[in-house]
Amino acid sequence: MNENTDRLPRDCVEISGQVEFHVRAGAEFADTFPGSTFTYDQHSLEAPACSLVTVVFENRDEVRHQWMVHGLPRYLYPGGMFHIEANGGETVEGSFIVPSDRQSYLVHCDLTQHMEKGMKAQLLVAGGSGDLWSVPGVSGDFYPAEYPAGALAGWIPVILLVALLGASILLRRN
Ligand SMILES: [Cu+2]
Repeated sequence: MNENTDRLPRDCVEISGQVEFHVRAGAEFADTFPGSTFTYDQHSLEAPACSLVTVVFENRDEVRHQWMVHGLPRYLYPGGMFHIEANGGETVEGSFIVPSDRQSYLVHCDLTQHMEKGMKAQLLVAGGSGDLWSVPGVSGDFYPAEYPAGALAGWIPVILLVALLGASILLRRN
């Protein structure tokens, strides 16, 4: 889990405050987020710089799930990671202290295929550094729809190549 309730990040002089999130996970939240099989009920959490963040993680599914945040200082959190793992039906709580930088941290479930199936979120510290890619309910569905324009865009290099070849053949003939 790498819980940390008292060791300060080097850029913090004190714990600035406390925030607590109650995050639920399960298939029942997938209805709200098209394209997901199971997901979290909250996908964008905000914490002030140098705050003590507590996550109460409630797993409403029967399968195991995680709430895992990446990119934290490695001198405090092995692998730069803090994570909570809850077996089916369990609620597990954990706390960690965030640094002071404006940063958007990736949160996900690391079990095979779970992130791909919708278990992706973000933790914005000090306002964050922008939304992460493909966070359900924040920056679109996990699998972006195939729009005609997008499908056509894939053919642009081929079309250009054919046009260039055609032009060079025509020029040679003249
Ligand atoms: Cu999971």
